[in-house]
Amino acid sequence: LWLDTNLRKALELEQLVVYYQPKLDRDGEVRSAEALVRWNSPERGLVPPGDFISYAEESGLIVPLGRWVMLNVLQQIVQWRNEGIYLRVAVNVSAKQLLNQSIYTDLKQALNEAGLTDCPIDIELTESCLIENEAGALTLMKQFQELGAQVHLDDFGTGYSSLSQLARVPIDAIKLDQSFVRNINKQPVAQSLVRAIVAVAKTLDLQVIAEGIETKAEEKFVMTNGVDGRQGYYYAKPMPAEQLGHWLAKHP
Ligand code: G
Ligand code: G
Ligand code: MN
Ligand code: NA
Repeated sequence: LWLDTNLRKALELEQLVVYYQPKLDRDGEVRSAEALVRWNSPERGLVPPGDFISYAEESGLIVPLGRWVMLNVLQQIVQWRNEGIYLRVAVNVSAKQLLNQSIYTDLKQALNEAGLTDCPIDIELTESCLIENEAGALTLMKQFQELGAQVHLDDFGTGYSSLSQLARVPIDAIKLDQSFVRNINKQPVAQSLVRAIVAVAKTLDLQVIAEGIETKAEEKFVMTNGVDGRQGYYYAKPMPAEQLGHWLAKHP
């Protein structure tokens, strides 16, 4: 109940804030960042998305919340461009948002409102999106791609994923779940799994992004095993937009 009244208010009162975590390409350049929403609650301080996203999904609030995130991110992209910073931003979209097909029209409308003619947004989806309404999800994924958004399969390798699924879904990249990276230097089988996933992805012309890189050793392993992109606390934690501007200026 606290969440219900207050999350609604949070949306109206603009208490949500978008943090950004940079992603490094193979060459070390940062060309995109992931948007991760937080709630700046006057009563509870900075509330992480894990504490309210599933509630937002159950209550349907995820739809206006997702619309707000999309518009806020595009406004930030425009502001960055005015400062000479060119970044794509990956936005997380949950299964409920795909069931309600407005997410695609919301993106198109937000691009218009932001005055953008290109689409610097990528979409991160989890495999649960495919389970809940596969036909609808596949159609939307193709529509996103036609608009110029890349579609990334998030948290790949957890839950119900199968490698054969990769061959039949319209995606541009997979984000290797953090649990693989965490185990790289503990379990030899994790190394084999990463190599196998990368091999299949290459055959299908998919990029592989490793999440949750925390150490130099983890970076070394993914870089020497064909991973295309990397993200994690080793480089930067999610941070407010302004801070990312400063971080980028110092990033070698
Ligand atoms: O930042 P953190 O690691 O606490 O994020 C936890 C989870 O919240 C992640 O799985 C992420 O995908 C999800 N999340 C963050 N921001 C958004 C958002 O804007 N929309 C949706 N649907 N999920 C988000
Ligand atoms: O499910 P999704 O991948 O969208 O969520 C990403 C989450 O992982 C975010 O909440 C982010 O804060 C967190 N995260 C990002 N990098 C790292 C990392 O290096 N280590 C850990 N433990 N969490 C991370
Ligand atoms: Mn994500
Ligand atoms: Na993920």
